[in-house]
Amino acid sequence: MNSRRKFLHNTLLGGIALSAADLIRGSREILEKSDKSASPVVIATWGPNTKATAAAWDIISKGGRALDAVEAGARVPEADPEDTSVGYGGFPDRDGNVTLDACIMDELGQAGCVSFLQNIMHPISVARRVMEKTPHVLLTGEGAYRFARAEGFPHENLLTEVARKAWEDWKVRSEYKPVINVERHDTIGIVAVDQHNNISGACSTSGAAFKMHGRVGDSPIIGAGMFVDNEVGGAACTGLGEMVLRTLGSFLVVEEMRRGASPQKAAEAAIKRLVRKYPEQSKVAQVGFVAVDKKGRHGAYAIHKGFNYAIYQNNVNQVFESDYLLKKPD
Ligand code: SD4
Repeated sequence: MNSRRKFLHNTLLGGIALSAADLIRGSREILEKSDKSASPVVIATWGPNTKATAAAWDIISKGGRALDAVEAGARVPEADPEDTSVGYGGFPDRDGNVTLDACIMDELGQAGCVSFLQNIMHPISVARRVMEKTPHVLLTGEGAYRFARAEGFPHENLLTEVARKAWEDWKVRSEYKPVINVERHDTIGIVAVDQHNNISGACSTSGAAFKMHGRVGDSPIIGAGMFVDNEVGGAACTGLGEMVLRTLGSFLVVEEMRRGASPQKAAEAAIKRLVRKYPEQSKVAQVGFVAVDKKGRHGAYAIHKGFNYAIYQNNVNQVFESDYLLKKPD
């Protein structure tokens, strides 16, 4: 590892913040280097998901399958009560129910999804079972729950005391509006390319906090919250799901790469499309994409400042600040 790399590695893993400019510079270095260094690679939305990229790397660095890697990665925030956007500990809907969305897709183009799933801690693993054990792609609500129970997943209370308290506080004003990067962590979207140069992706979330009961976002929808194509690459996203659902954002990123764009340019194209289509909503809502191609190159882009992502490549687990479109004058 050269000295700058070592510095980034040690500093980031030590939890000391670098300036955004430093991080973006670092990201560019990786982009250039990764032209030469192909797979394996793991990329995930949001900095705290270095724990998820580490779990995924543990599998692919030993020659394991990208599908196993992304499932293992998504299970990390799903089980973390301190992550209030995914799985256990996720903020509930406006009636106090934690309802979960997830999807998974493999190198063969197979996919499995669950939406509006309650009382099951690992929706990503249920999504995988939908893919592998049913003739369907998406199970929702009560049906998804019953399938999960039949597959042996335990019934669990996912509402932590912290989340319940946040919901009680929210009820005082009951105001539903998007908040940009409120905690700098959110939905996990994770994409991996393994040593066999196969790609898979996963996405898991408790959705928008205090959403209407029954609301489903982009995260369990193939092509919206996540999409991979073994001929091209993959993408995943975080942010206001309604904007992504209307544009099939992750599919768009992959299609841009299919047409020859780098992962960075592809992510930028998708964000520009969103902002062009929904200029007013874009002022108050955040969306961020991560993308990786089969050469192991990566990119990321967001509407607003504040999106970051984790990437594990060349034995280094790092966090980078994403560049963004709507820059305010200094
Ligand atoms: C959703 N994209 O349900 C997800 C979660 C998220 O801000 O990222 N919320 O819309």
